[in-house]
Amino acid sequence: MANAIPVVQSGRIRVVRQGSGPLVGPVVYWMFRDQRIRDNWALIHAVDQANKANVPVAIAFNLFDQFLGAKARQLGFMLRGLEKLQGNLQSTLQIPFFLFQGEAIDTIPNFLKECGASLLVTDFSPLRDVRSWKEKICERVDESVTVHEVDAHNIVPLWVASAKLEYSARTLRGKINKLLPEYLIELPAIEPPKIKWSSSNPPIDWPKIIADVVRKGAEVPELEWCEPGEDAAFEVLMGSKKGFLTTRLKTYSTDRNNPLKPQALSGLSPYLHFGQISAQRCALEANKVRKNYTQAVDTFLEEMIVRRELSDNFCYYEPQYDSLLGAWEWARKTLMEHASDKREHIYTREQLEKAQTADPLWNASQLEMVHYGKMHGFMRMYWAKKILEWTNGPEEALAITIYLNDKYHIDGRDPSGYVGCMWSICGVHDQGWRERPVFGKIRYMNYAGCKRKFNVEGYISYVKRLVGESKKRKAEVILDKKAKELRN
Ligand code: FAD
Ligand code: FO1
Repeated sequence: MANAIPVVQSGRIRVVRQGSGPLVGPVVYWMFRDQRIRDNWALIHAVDQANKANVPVAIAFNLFDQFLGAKARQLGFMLRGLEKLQGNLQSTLQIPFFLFQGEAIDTIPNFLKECGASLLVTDFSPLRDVRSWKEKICERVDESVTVHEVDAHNIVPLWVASAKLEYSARTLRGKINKLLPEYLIELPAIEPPKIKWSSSNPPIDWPKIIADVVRKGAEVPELEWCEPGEDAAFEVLMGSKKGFLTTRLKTYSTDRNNPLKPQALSGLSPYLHFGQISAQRCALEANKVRKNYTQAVDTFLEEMIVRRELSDNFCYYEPQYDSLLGAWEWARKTLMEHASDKREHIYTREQLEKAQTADPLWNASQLEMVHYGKMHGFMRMYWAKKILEWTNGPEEALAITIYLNDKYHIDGRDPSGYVGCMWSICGVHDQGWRERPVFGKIRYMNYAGCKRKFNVEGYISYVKRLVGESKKRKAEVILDKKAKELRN
């Protein structure tokens, strides 16, 4: 590694593998979780290392044939964002973007060998698949190659915040807040690298690639309302018309738990999940307006920094982060003690997926997720807890919840999602409550509780309208397609 003052704080970088060779070949950034140019510490580090060693730098992205059940909704959103990213990269930084299809453990080592790379920079995800791919890539690359991992997703790098599994937000919050002054800092803008990549930018047939994934994943169609890409993400955060920090922040602390006011939420999770916006940027901009909306900003930062980074902590330090085995002992015990308690209803995964339960409120939340792709945060808790109540046991409940959550949520397959399901069903990061049938000491939520909090009938009819509109739009798309076929 070139010995000069690193532009990226050393705490944010982990040397996963120290190659034997000098940094004489190109630098490659394998972009995975942080799919953005602006405010991306992994990209900043890759360009910095390339400039210091006077070598070129490129970005490589691997499109998996299958990724945790992702369908048209998620892959379309991701690829349309990447298409914009490639265009901006080319025009503003002249950094090539290589898109590979298949298994990263094959495509990434092949590419490194082909271009004679000396340094591989990766961003960071705590998910087991990603970690095993990274290990395999380290085994396969030439021994001269160095591999760095940069936590570009968390504001306080995961391994700096804590070296162990944290019990709750309470135990992590203090550690994070102590480190924020050091890590919640402005990010440097990226300049075009000194040395240009030898070959020109490989042409990528985006329309074809996108059409393929949309056709293959048609079962879960794309969302019209959620515009992909970095610019759209900034609009959601800061847009003059409907930006969260510019026009919607005042209702965040009062209305964020009201499913009838989805606009009170930031709406950032699709962009944070795909890394199309940096949480650090969101926090820096939120702090700029903190004096006028102190409570709202503090609540937002609690969710987006402490809760979100607590989820990465759980998924990284608990290998069984999506299973009952990953729950705390007290929770597993109480759930098993009540596993055979009589359930008022028992539904199959298919009945739940089709929203065919006796509870109209629960059905509405399921339909909001299926058709709108983003269930209100408050309803996600009720939704998951009812699945525990209406299935044969906690393992099945957890498996069904994660399956549905990852299949239909635009922000699914995320550590926050695994923790959301584990919190709801197995009490992860929660405390024990008064024991009751089925739930044992797991926190209980019910219809009456929702009725006390918000207008349940209003939410049910709101979702009915939403579903009607989305079905009407789908019918129009089909008619359009038929009309086009007839014309040709
Ligand atoms: P805001 O309230 O505006 O939150 C801003 C950001 O803070 C979110 O984007 C998210 O990054 C973070 N955040 C907010 N609440 C939480 C939380 N409870 N835990 C961790 N981070 C949080 N979040 C996902 O990103 N993907 C999921 O698949 C997901 N599944 C969930 C499933 C269940 C059963 C539960 C209870 C929660 C789940 N969450 C998930 C967490 C939370 O519901 C969503 O992050 C939030 O509703 C996203 O909408 P928003 O960005 O508009 O929310
Ligand atoms: N990242 C990739 O590098 N390649 C993919 O093909 C890919 C697909 C994908 C589909 C759905 C989804 O929600 C995320 C996806 N990611 C992909 C992004 C990345 O894996 C996420 O950051 C992790 O799921 C969270 O750590």
